[in-house]
Amino acid sequence: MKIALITGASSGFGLSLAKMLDNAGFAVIACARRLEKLQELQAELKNPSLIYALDVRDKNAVFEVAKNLPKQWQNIEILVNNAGLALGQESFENADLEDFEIMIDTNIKGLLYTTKAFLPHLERGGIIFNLGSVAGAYPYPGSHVYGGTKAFVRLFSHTLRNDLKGKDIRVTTIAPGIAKTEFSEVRFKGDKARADAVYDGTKYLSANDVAKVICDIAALPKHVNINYLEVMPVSQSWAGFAFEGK
Ligand code: NDP
Ligand code: 8X3
Repeated sequence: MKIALITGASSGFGLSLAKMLDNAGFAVIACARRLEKLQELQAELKNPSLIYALDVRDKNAVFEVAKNLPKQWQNIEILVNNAGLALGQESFENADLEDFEIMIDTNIKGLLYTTKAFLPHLERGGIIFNLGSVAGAYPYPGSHVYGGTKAFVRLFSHTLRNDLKGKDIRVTTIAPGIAKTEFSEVRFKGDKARADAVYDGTKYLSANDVAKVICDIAALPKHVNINYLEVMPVSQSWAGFAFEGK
């Protein structure tokens, strides 16, 4: 049985990827906080699957799930650290300290917990995908802490690869640009009009686009490691520097 574990499998990239990997013959372990969404997903999957209502910020819960995986599910080939979020996009001085803490706890600490907890289950070789973002490479107004967490993901992934030298474990950071998922609704705390405005009039990536990139990389020969991959829609590019007074 080929096994893939995905965090944040209840929506967006994680949900698309769970379905795509299932189609590719993987048995999926799907984790997220919303159990009912995972149950809907499980009903659609053709291969055996496991679902866990798991908050990646809950260190003990993450390690409990890893420790108690049924024996036949303990040989994970693909680990996707996808659970994550942005909260708010106000300027740093106006932004909410509690939002900062949730982003750091989820995007950095949660990713570290799941990596540390599930790594022993990749001992026979595999691939770890960490979801970064273009926000981790380029600043934009209001990206401060979110971008910082994604910059962490990129550098952590590189150093993890160093530390895993000698094991057959690939590590890849996927850094998407604009993609329509629940991301903006979460960021703007349910303000659907503000979330929709992010995507109005432009051609964004779909969750399937990103899931396909991940599946294609996973299918590469096992000695080929994509370290870091930015993926943007053709419609998205850079706006350059801003100058006071101009
Ligand atoms: P969605 O909001 O659609 O999905 C986010 C997923 O993460 C959900 O399944 C959510 O599940 C889960 N999640 C959030 N917090 C937690 C938590 N504390 N514990 C467990 N699961 C959690 O967004 P995307 O699919 O777009 O985002 C996936 C990843 O991609 C994120 O890391 C995001 O930062 C990144 N990204 C997104 C981009 C975009 O434009 N959409 C671009 C670049 C990167 P639940 O609420 O059920 O827990
Ligand atoms: C999500 C992409 O540009 O909204 O990480 O930060 S962006």
